[in-house]
Parts: sequence; C-alpha cells; structure tokens
Amino acid sequence: MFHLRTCAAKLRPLTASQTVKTFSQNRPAAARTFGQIRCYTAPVAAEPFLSGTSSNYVEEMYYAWLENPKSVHKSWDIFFRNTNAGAPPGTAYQSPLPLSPGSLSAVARARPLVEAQPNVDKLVEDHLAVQSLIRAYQIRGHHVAQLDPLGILDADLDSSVPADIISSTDKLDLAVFKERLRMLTVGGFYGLDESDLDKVFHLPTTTFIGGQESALPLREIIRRLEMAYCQHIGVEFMFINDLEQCQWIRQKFETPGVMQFTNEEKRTLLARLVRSTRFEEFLQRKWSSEKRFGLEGCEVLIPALKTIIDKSSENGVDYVIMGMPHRGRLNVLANVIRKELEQIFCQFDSKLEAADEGSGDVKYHLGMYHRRINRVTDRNITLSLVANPSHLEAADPVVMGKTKAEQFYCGDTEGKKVMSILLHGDAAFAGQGIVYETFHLSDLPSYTTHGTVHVVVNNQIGFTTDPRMARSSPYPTDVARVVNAPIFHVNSDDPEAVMYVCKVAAEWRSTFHKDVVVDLVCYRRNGHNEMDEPMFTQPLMYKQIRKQKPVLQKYAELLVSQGVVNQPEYEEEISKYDKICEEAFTRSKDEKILHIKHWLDSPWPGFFTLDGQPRSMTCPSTGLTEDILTHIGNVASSVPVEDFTIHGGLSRILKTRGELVKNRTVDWALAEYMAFGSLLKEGIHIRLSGQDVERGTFSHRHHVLHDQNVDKRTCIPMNHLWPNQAPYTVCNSSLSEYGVLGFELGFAMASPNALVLWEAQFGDFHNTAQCIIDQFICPGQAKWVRQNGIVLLLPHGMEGMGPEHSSARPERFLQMCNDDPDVLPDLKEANFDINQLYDCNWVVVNCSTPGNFFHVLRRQILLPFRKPLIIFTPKSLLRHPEARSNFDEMLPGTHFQRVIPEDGPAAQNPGNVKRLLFCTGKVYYDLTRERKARDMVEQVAITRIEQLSPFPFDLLLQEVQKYPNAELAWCQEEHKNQGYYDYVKPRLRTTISRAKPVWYAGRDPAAAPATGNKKTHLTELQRLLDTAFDLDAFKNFS
Ligand SMILES: Cc1ncc(C[n+]2csc(CCOP(=O)(O)OP(=O)(O)O)c2C)c(N)n1
Repeated sequence: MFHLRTCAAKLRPLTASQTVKTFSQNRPAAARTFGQIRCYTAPVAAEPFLSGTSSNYVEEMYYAWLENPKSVHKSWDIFFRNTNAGAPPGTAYQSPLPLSPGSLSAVARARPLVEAQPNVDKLVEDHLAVQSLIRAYQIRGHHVAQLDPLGILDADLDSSVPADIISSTDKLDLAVFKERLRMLTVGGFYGLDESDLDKVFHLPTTTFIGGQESALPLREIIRRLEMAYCQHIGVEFMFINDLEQCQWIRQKFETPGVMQFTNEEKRTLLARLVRSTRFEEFLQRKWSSEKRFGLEGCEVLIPALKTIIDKSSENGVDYVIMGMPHRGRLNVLANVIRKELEQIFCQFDSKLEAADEGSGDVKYHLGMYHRRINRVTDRNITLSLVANPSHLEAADPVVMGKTKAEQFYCGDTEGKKVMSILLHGDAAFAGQGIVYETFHLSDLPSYTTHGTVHVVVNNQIGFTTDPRMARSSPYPTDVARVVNAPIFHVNSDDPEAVMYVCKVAAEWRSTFHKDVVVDLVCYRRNGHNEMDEPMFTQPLMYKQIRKQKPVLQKYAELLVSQGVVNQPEYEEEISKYDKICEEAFTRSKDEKILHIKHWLDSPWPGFFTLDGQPRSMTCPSTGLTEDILTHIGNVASSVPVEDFTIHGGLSRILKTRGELVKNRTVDWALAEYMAFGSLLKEGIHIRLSGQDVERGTFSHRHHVLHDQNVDKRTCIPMNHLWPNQAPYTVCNSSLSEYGVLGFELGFAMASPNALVLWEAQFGDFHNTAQCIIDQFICPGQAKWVRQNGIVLLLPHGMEGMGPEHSSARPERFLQMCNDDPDVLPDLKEANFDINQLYDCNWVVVNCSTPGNFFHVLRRQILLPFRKPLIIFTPKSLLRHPEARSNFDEMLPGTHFQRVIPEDGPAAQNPGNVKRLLFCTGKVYYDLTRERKARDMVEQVAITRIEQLSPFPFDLLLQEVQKYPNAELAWCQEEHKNQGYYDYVKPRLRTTISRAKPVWYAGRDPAAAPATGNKKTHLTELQRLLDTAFDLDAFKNFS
C-alpha cells in the first residue's frame, strides 16, 4: 500500500530509520494505539532516473508544478499527476515527446496514466477510508455531539473525542481541529491526504448524507456527517442488528435539510414552552415553600411529550398510558393530560379535608385518566397517567401490563391503537434493576406492548449525586441497548432538535413497534426539590446554572429574530396563559373537599354504581352444576385436537385425571381447572403468568400440551371448553419477579372482569418483587382508591427442602393486613363476611383442600368488588391422596369455607374434647395422621383456618364455644417468629375476650425459614406434633 504525504517527500528516498521516525512523530497518540502501521516506502525512490542530485532538480520542478502545472513541461505535468495518483514505480514517467512538427497532436493525445490505467488500489483504498469515516460518525458521532446545555459536562462522561472522528463541533477549538484533521488524514488513521478533502468520493449505500447526490467531495462529506451526528442530537443506533432499521434511522438523521419546521410548528412549540414554563413559575409564585419537583431546566419535556402524542395520534393511536416519576409530574398533568388546573391547585391547600377513605397520597404521585380531542390531529385520544409510589421506576412494568391489557381487550394485536410512554430520571434509569427487567418483557409474545417510547429527563444529577458516582455506563440510557432500542440524545436547550427526535421516536414506534429512547439532556435549575440547596454539593454546576438563560427566553428570542413571532405576540401568549392559571386559582378556592377518586387512573365503568360503590354486598354461591364440573374434567383429561401426540407420561397423568372425574373427585390441578374453566364460560378472561406456569413448577398443571412429533405445535385444552368462552392466557414469563408481578398487577388494573394470577416459582421468590407487594398491592386502594383483584399463588410448605424454597413468608403478608387484632368487630352485622372483605386491604388464604381452592378462586370474581388475593399454595399436597375434594363440595349452594371445623368424633362429643388445635394449610394432614396414630380422635379437635385475613372472628368464636372444656393451641410447621402465630394469637385472644390462653405448638424461633438437614427437619416435625398432642405440654405454664 502506498501513501503520499507530500510529493516532495516521496521523491526524496528515505532511509528505513528516517521512515520510522517521521511516521511515529506525525501520528497522533490515539492512532498509535490501534490500526496497522502502514508501510511507508517511497515508490518514487525506485524511479529509474532518480538518483543523486537529479532528485533536487526534480524537487524544484515539483514545487514549480505545484504552484502552476503549466509552468513545467507537459511530460513533467503528466509524471507528477501520475505519481500523485499513486502510479507504481516505473510507470509514472513517459518519455518526452519529440518536438517535431506534428508532435503537438501527439502531446494532445498523451493522457495521464490515471485515466488510461487507473490506479485501482489507491481508489479502492481511499473509498474504503471514506466509508470507514462515515461509519465512524454513525457509530461514534454522538460522543462529540454538543448535548449538555450548560456546556460543562459530557453526556457520555468522557471528554475525549473518538480517535476516528474528525470533528470541529466538539469541545475542540479550530486550531485543535486542524491538528486532528492533519493527524487523521495526513498519513494518519485513514491514510488520506489533505488534498483529498476536495476529491469527490462515491457514497456507500449505507449513508443518506448525499441526498440526491451519489458522490461528494470529502470536505462536504465531513461537514454533512458533522451536521447529522455532532450537533445537538446524538444518535446511538449502530448496535441494532437489523439493516432495515439502521437504514431507516440513517435516513431520518442524515438526509440534508431533514430538520425543517414550518412557522406554524415553531409557533406551536413556543406556545407549549410558554405553558410549561409559566405553569412552574405560577406554582412557585403561589406556593414558594411547597415541594413540587418542578421541571425548571427541562421545560421542553412538555412540548416533547405532546409531539410524541400528536405524531402517534396521527398514526392511529387513540390511547396513551403513561408512567412517570416526580419531576415535572404536575406540569404533565396540567399541560399534557389536561387535568383541570383548579384540581391541581387545590391539592396545595393543606386545609382541605379528604373525601375518600384511605391514606390518599401526595399530589405528585397521583394518577389520572382523561379522554379528549387531540387538537393537532382532531382525533379522540385517551390519556392515562398511572399512579405510582416514590420507588423510582417501580411503575414501569405496571404501565406495560396495563397497556398490554388495554390492547388485549380492544383486540389491538399489533399495538396500533394503544401505546405507552415511560418517563425516567437519569439516575433512576441507570440505577434501578427493574428498568432492565421491564425492557426484557418488551419483546416477549405474551408481554409485548409493541414498543414503548421512553423519555429520560436527564438533568445530569440524581438528588445530590454526580453521574460519575452514579453509573458505570457512558450514558444513563445504555440499558436500552440490550433490546436494540435506538437512543436519541438531545440537547434540551434546542427545542426544535427535541421536537425532531420526538417525531422520529414516535414514527419509529409506529413503524417497527419496538422500544425507543429519547434522552433529554438538560439541567435542574433548583435543588432536588424547591426547598433544597444544590450549591452544597454542586457549586460549579450551579454557578453555571444561575447564568443559564431559560430555554423559553432563548427560543422566543430566536423566533423573534427570525420574524416568526414578534415580541408583543410572544408577550400576549404569556399573559393569556397566566390569566388561565389565575382564574383556575380563584376557582380552586371554591373546592371544599379533596376527592382522590378524581385522580383515578383506571376507571371501571359499569362495575360500580355512579357513586363508586359496589352494586351489592353479597356473594352468590361459588358452586357449579355436576354437568359443568364433569365437562371441564373431561376436557382437562383429554387432548381436544386431532392428530396430536402427547408425551407418554402426560397420557398417564390425563388418564388419572379422567379417573378422578369418574369418581367425582378433584385434586389440586383439577380444582384449578374447574375454577378457571367455569369462569371462562362466564366470559371472564383468565391470565396466569409466572415462571414455568404452563406446565407448573411441580409438573401438576399441564395447561399447554406439546405435540411430540411437530416442533412448537401446542394445544391449550382450556381454550376448547365452550363455544363462546372468554380466552385463557397462560404464559411462562421471563425469570423475573419484580418485573412480571408489576406487569400482571398492571394487567389486572385494566378490567375487573378478568382473573389475573401470578404464580411464584416458589413462594419465597416473591421477595424480589417486594416493592410491588409493599407499595402497590398492599396499600394501592388506600393510596389511590384503585381496586385490584390480582391473585398471587405462592407455593409454601416445610418439606425438608432447606431454607430456600420452603417459606412464602406468610408473616409478612399477615403483618401488613389492616384489620385490628385487638378489636372484635360486630359479628351480628348483616353480611359480616362480605363487609370484612370489603374493608380489608387484601385477602390471605391457605387452603387445605382442592375444593376450597376452587371456591376461593371463583369467589374472587363473583365478589362485587376487587381485592388482591394472596394464596399460599401447596407442593406435596398437590399429589397427597387425602388432599382431594368430592364434587359434592363444589355443587350449587356450596361456598368457600373460611374455617373448616372439626367434623370427626371430637365434634360429636365436644364436651369431652381436651384440646382444640387451630392450624392452617398442609400441617393439618400431619396433625390428623398423628392424632389417629395416637388414638386421640375424641380428645383433640382440629379446626382449620382457611382464610387468615380478614380474620374469621365469627366462625372461630363458634368453634371455641363448641368446645368449652378444651385448651386452645395454635399449631404451625413454621418457626415461631414466622408463619401465622403472631397474627393469629392476638386475634384468637380477642375472639374469646382473652378468657383463655392460646398455646403454641410449633418450631422454635429461627433466623432461617427452615433447616437444610432432612433429619433435623423430621425431628423438628415430630417435636411439634408431640407438643400438639401432649395434653400436659402446657401444664407448667398455666
Ligand atoms: C427506589 C428509590 N430509591 C431512592 C429514592 C430516593 N430518591 C428520590 S428522587 C432521587 C433522585 C432521582 O434522580 P433522577 O432519577 O436523576 O431524577 P431527578 O430527581 O433528577 O429528576 C432519589 C435517590 C427513590 N425515590 N426511589
């Protein structure tokens, strides 16, 4: 490979040592670290006629030729041109033509060798170099884009310029730029010459910078690349594996003149900025000492969101579901969702009384639902902002789940009608693992919402923490790269650039139905909240911020200078909006009561009365006719499609199911089938999601059959039950709890007419979803007057499997129940059980029979309101021969049994009973076995508490009264500081007015939920059974 530096140098033969020295001196430091060292032999040194002093002569000729090619003989002209074009040694020179008459025509005929014999290698080399250069901009141009409005920080946390980019627009001054250019071209990374800047190069098909042109001079190529990639927009997309998608993005950002706005669009943008800015100013004026997490420094967020919504509406979307953190939330409610301003302002009035029960929530957490006309597209649009806890990013999967449900219920299989927008803070987006979990749901068939537009309010700070201390990735958005989402970084002080990327983001979503990220690089004008002093920790940044002109002012000045608006028009726009705020403020003073229900993000029209009350306070029987039970049982034990080969082991399972049906009995799996199948018949959609739920972790469910001969051919018998049944969705989830549980909670928010269940692989794994449980499921209704009927299936039981996989931590759920352990409710109240359910924050059950499990699932839907339902589900009981229920327990008229009383010999002669044991769940079977073995069926009664919360005070009182001579004891297999004891004991004592002690038979307190040693496990079990049946066990304590 041959490269010219200067022709003069080339003409002078270099020694090997000179060559190396010159080269290394001229190469930039960065370039030295990579790229192959080019072989720098001077080809002309090999020219046959060049030797000794003749080279000096030629050098002079060369300089003369450089100044004026006509000043030298034509033959020299041809020679220099050929060498310049890289002709190999010996070929550049052509003998001078004879000066005889007629020779002129020969001179005229002499053509430079480059034309007659083009130096293909050189041409190819240079084109490849230019292609590499283009690609370097596409890949790394964003690193030098001017993204920080303050001009002091590097959005990618790196102030260096990539070594393969020639940029004048970065932080470099012109002199530095020239040096870079020299290093990268003159013998540098690309091996191009400065004179190549004016050479015309063909453009590869992977760029659109040419517009209509297919070739451009190198200088223009660089200029256009800088325009596309190194201004106020940094585009990160070259990691995307799909060529069509990459081409689409290149076209959007490279095509010359692509970022044009009409005057009308500019005026709309200005008006939106006026609203955004003046809203915050108004709040600041009126409530200067109130926290509101204002948007100052990122006012452009409002026009940005509106642009995304306008463009999506234009593309057919009519429902947008949003999730966002605290920053700018009130502004979004006011100016994007258009909540009445007076409703927002009255939230600042600390004297207003709350109209609704429950805790309520602070104003910057509340949700909203609003249907209106989109003024730009003149189409109907519904906007919903999901209420969220303070826990940053926790609402992400919830929004996705709700979006999926809304799409599902309106048959929007491709996400063309319903979409979600998620807003993030930069620190939270980078730091919270749930962001990653949520991204990983984005392309899974049963979880995809066909693309979310993510908008990051990247104010380059998280509370008081600098980005350099907050993340290890260059950008806060890098997590999005895992799903091949393009990322558009944009300087928020350039509102037109922001609008452009938002338009492209919305178009991307509607074209490819995949996630996309808009990173609004901005700043935070105040402290973390309005009361906070940022100078403590970011003094220099805030000195700069104090000097920073607000974006509204900058943009208004620009438009005035362009003649798009004049100053009076601009001022008029401001006073118009200020007046709107003032009037709303006046009206807000008329509000006497705060209604959280006005802030509901997911109304369920028709489910409640107009006052938001349940339509009744009763629950019908949850039983079914024998025909229905038999029909479901038969489908559950068959393969309802032709030519479908199932696994031999599964055939045996189905056969056993068939036999159970013939014998009018159900096991756990069949009971679940009966509940699901019957609800589907009644038009209730059922969605069961979680890890490996299709088969079931314990291989008991088998809701999806797999053809053993045809790859990926499956059959879901549950969808073959009834002619017009509701659909059944059963889906194995990604290996996530936080993300998936949040998603299912969101799914359940959309409609009360669906049974949405999430099953943990083992119950203890729910703790990685604790945030969803603690912040949404447990207090959701109290905070946001929003009901939710999600069901959690949590496999639980001490079975010698070790500290993990044993406990679903019932104590935690029970500790969070809102019923009072010390107050006996009015047991005579009509519909006591239903009222109790209505008042509770969630229902916690541990069923000991399949029949009761069947009933509680059906009750969940037949209740006239919705409550979360936590079910501790069995493992070994799934196959326990005694854990079966007869059809008789499931026929019309039957109900879920909150308490299953003793029904054996002890119940026949209750006066003889010495001990009444209370228990829940699987330990019942150990107790009955032990009681039988000890022949104590007359002396010990065993009562099962199936519904732990709300606590069945009424039924338990009856039980206690029935056995007047019995000691009371609570028996559990869990350790004493775990399980149910701490919850049950005070409530049992309250039930009996503390007339008797309630003893404990169970494992000692422990740090771990269970032993890892099988023998210890069995010893502990035996010990607790010994205590339960030793009638003298508590004598010494009384
Ligand atoms: C999960 C979680 N951890 C900690 C906090 C406390 N906190 C509230 S705001 C905040 C900083 C958030 O920074 P960023 O995401 O950049 O958003 P910004 O406030 O800058 O808009 C923190 C740490 C929280 N709300 N949630």
